[in-house]
Amino acid sequence: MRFPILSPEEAAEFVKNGDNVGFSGFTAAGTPKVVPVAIAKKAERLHSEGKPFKINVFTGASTSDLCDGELVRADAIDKRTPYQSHGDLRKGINTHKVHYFDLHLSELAQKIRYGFYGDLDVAIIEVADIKDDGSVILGTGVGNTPTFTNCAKKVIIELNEKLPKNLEGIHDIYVPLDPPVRSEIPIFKASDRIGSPWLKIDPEKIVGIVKTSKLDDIKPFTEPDEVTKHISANVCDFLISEIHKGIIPATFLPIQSGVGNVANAVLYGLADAKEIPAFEMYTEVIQDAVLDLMKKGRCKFGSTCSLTISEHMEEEFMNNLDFYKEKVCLRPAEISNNPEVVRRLGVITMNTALEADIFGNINSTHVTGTKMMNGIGGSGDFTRNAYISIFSCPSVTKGGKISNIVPMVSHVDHSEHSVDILITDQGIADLRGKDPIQRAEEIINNCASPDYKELLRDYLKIAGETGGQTPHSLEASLSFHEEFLSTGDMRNVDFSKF
Ligand code: 0RQ
Repeated sequence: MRFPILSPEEAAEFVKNGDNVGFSGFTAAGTPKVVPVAIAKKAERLHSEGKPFKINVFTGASTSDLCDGELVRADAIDKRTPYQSHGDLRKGINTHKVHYFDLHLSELAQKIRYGFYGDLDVAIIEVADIKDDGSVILGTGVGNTPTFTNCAKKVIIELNEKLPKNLEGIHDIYVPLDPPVRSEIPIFKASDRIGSPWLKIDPEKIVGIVKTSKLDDIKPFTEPDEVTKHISANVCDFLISEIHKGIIPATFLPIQSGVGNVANAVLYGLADAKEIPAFEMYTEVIQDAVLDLMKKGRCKFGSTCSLTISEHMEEEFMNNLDFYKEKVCLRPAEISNNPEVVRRLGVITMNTALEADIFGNINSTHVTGTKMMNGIGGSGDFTRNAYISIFSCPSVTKGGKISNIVPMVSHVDHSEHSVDILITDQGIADLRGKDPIQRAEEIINNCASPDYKELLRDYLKIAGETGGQTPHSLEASLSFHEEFLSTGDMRNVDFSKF
């Protein structure tokens, strides 16, 4: 091999204080596993000598404990974008130690190329195979890797010997030109391939190769419970009724599904909903449930940015690679989440809310309006361009102390203009063609928990006194949240004082 073999520590020496560093992968899938740990150790060593060391971390989405976890615990992250879901990093963000900017995932690659954040100094990427001309086969998460390697001054490669070389053929690497010369992205079906299975990297930039043999170590999702099973059944009922009405074509449309326990449970429900024909997915993450759907013949094809699958599913996937390779295409985030393609294909989008308000605005990111949970991820890329956009969440959280249906969301990620359907364990609110007050009645009647229906009706009455198309009492609008912060239970709210 023409490239030098490096230890993780030698590789970490190429990363300097203040560098902009792009990491491959999307979730833990495809994220480098040993060089970030060595960078964290280097940071700790320099800090103990009284020297500064922090880097700006650019990724595809969330990463893993070996990347975000190690780096943040070593106080080695200055800026961070576009998405995360790590407990320690969340703490760093909410205490302003880390400067996090939360971004639509489809946008980061082009914003790097446009130069919005300065030059990219280093790309650190995981690969399954490499040729002497610098061509690589990526791992199971693509993220923004092609743009990172095109733009970075130096590239460090982690060659993961656990990844089979016959992953070759699963990726579709395509980077669009930038305005004013960008043309259409020629994807007309979820399964269309428009790029190359290999990513070509300028060999002059490759400073060395670090060998690894660790799998992604993704924890299994929580098994669906009664609440998430009800949500899933409601989603299926809704989709079936749309087919009966002829709104969704009988041949169905591609589905996108977000991350997390709720999304995973919804997908499991689709396995048994036989009135929904076998379908394709145009999505950003394939979780365990989708491989099950593929085995059962329920999911015909999945276009995605990553395979975020737990260890036992990873084994199943690798052992049956030829079967899955025909059914999965791994694309860069700006293509897997591309608004133009999502709108063209007519994707049915299913994402999760932390809370929704009675008018249909969605908060997916900020607990009580201030504390960052994860980030907007790709939910905006898909929602805003959907054929039908669905949000779901349990009607209550924390044993009923929090209502996820509130008078006014404490932070807005998706506005009422982008939300067609809201679904909880209680039922389905169809917001299409309804004015704000009609939407409020639909959401309170169909989606709120019985514990909160009367309180929400009381709020709507007070708010109605102010008039206006979207009535609000500015004084009382956040009283659910204030009550939770002061007494720990939203059910104690008392609107008689307003
Ligand atoms: O907290 O973990 O302490 O119990 O939030 O809630 O119900 O387990 O839901 O795992 O599906 O995650 C929105 C965070 C939901 C996720 C969100 C607390 C609750 C629990 C998690 P605990 P659940 P999920 C593509 C799409 C944005 C990005 C996105 C997400 C924890 O789906 O990050 O959609 N979405 N990307 O107790 C306070 C409330 C709460 C609340 C729930 N109202 N107030 N806490 N919780 N509601 C993916 C990518 O982009 C990669």
